[in-house]
Amino acid sequence: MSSGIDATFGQIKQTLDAATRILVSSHLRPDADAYGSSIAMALHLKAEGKDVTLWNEEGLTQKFSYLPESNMVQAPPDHGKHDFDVFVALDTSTKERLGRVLEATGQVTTWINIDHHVSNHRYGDLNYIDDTAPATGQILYDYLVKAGGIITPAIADNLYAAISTDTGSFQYGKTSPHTFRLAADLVEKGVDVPELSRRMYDSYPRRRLELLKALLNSARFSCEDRVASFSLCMETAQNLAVRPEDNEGLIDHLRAVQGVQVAVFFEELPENKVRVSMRSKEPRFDVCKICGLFGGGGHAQAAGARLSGPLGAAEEKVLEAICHEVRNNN
Ligand SMILES: [Mn+2]
Repeated sequence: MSSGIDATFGQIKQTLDAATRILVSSHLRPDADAYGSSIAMALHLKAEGKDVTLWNEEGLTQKFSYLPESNMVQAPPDHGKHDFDVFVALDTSTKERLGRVLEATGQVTTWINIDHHVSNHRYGDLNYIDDTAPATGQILYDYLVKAGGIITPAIADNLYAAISTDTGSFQYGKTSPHTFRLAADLVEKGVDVPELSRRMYDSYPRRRLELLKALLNSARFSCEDRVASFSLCMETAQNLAVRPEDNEGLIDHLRAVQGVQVAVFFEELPENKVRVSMRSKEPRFDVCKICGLFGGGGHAQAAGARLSGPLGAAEEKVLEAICHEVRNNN
């Protein structure tokens, strides 16, 4: 944790106005909120005449190449340290989740941390954490309006993609009247909703369906069918040539089952690690709290953690903790 402050948009704008070299980045295993909010911020800062670098540990993944101007996203260089006046971290709850970007980052005068994760560690010198926002993209929209930034069609598409995906297409709990109003404004500013939605939701590779088949074969129900889980071992992942981005959203098939309160996805990783993702159907089942027991975090209804393996043992431990929480909440 740092000794940074909870900043206003005004303070953030002042700091950015005074800076020249700005690095914008987001978390590893990036989703559309991570990429969309980073690209939107980078485009805004470029328009303001800044020397902007946009890094993500993964570079740009194929899946998100539909985002306008996504070719701005670079993987951090393998060698050397690069200095910046300001580091803007978006949608990233802990510094560690910046991954290899951190290793390529040298001296930074000011860290700005803008996020909507309730578990955010406030590691910035200036922190703007709004856990009522359903997406970092929504916070950025509010920032751009406040800062007098021009929302170009490219920025609008990126923010819309960020917000649409992080709200589960405007379904999840934090989707507010404000969210719909700003989405409407983004549409007025140029978003082609059917076209962008096709690219976001109807353009998956066949490989992802093969993965879903394998996952559904491993599905199990526990805790009186209130907890549903499936798991992916490394062997299957290798056989299907699964890419990290293929996983996104598959867990929703479990959550969508009637009576299921918590859905869990276990993924075996190298070095005897297991990644756990959790989703809950109602806020009273706080999966951020459960993931916190294992050193993870996220949001009340969408969270994750990394545990030691083996896979089977991690599954038992986590499912037991979830069942405990689910039974306490009924
Ligand atoms: Mn997000």
